Amino acid sequence: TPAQIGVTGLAVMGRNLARNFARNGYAVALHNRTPARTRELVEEFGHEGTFAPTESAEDFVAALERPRRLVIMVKAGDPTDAVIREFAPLLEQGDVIIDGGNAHFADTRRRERELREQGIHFVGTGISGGEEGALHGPSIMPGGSAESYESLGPMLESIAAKAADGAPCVTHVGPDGAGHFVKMVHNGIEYADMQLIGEAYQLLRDVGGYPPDEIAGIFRAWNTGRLDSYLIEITAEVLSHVDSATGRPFVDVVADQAEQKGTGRWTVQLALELGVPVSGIAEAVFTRSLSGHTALRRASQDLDGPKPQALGPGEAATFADRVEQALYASKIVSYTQGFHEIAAGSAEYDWNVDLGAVAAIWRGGCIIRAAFLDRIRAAYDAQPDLPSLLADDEFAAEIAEAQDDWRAVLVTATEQGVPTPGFAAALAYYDALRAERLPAALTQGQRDYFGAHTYHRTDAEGTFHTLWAGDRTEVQS
Ligand code: NBP
Repeated sequence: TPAQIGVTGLAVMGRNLARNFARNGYAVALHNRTPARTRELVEEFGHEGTFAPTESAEDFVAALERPRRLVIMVKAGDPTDAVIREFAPLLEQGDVIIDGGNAHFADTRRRERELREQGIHFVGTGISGGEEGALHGPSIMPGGSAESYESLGPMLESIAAKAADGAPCVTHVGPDGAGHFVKMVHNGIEYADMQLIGEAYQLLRDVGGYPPDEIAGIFRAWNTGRLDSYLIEITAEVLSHVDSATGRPFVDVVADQAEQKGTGRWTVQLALELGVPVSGIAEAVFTRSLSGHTALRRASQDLDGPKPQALGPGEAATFADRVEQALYASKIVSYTQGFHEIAAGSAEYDWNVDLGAVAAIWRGGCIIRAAFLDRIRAAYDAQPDLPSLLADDEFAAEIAEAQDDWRAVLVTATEQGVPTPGFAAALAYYDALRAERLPAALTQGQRDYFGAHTYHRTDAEGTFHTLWAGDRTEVQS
């Protein structure tokens, strides 16, 4: 019997995705550039379902039922193009290529356009959840044509994670690059979430005076409330882990230089192009970058400033509660910014992305999965044209309640010299949006002064310029 789906690229992700399809009853054709990986998969996991291992591109394509559905799970970038060049000539009208790698959405748009001319559906698909997710149920963000989703949807729904209410964590995000765009922003939000959690940890450590295992306990307690999420859960696991070689807390023996693969940077680059303020995500990317500048950090060790003083035990508990408020309020802001970027991308590329549906498929399977996302889904479902998450009454009320503590935590962090760029950027965004007047008026005046860039007035229509070098009369241009 022909296979219902094929997977080419059988490293950790592809292998687990293939097993996930097989465990859900689909016959899966297998292919990898290096055939040894294909053989290994069948030897180790062949008993889990129906696999059709193949070694050549021709045999792989021949093993698939028509219209063919083949998943590419190779290293993103040139390898994806190489694989498309290899397979596309062997395919026919109506066949579907699914790229599950972490492609840049602009590449996905190009590939989709090129393959569409050949009558092939190209479905750029964001997949989140890492190795475990690929095997047990990832969050899946497919783009591409609506037609391709008709045949693909049910298969993806069966392998996807299920949210608490049982709904599969997959939806047709929108045409061409929409799926990979949304996956990119997912990763940007993930960077911001991790940064905010890192700041909370540092404050609890330096100002709260708690050791890592007690901070793990605090995160576990938070994880039973509104911050309930995968990232908070694994934070507690990492913080309570003890290094077996030294007996010291694991977090104290790991080099404090954060690395990145680039999706956070893409999120910020795109936001700059679209003109969307995603300051929280940008701070997260910059902070990882700063951490890696070892020479710069070494050269700065003697710069003057306060050394944090740990609070006494009574005050520390109150402080920890305040940090929870600051973390939660900052998290609302970073999701507000991330969803703004998705809305802007959707408008720019005519994708018509349903923001509530995006929040819904992030409730399970992916790295940022959290109880909180159900609230975001509800907010957008109630009001699909919500201009900002902060315009939702419930989120606005929660921030209003959290803000005294949020501000107090930032005052303490500033006084004690604990860097909190994520908390601070989130609060600055919030206050800037609330402000009746911004110094942007002064900026416009300066621009007009040095570059005759003109300005608008609050009290009249039109474009104006002041003759700064002359008698300073105003002219209308
Ligand atoms: P890798 O990203 O490490 O890629 C390894 C695979 O790419 C192997 O199958 C390899 O074949 C194949 N490959 C390469 Br490299 N160059 C090739 C070429 N020119 N032609 C054909 N095949 C080529 O694997 P991964 O970590 O499983 O990730 C796969 C994709 O999933 C990536 O795009 C990744 O960004 C994305 N992703 C990963 C995660 C994660 O948690 N790891 C999560 C979500 C998405 P070979 O065996 O012959 O060398």
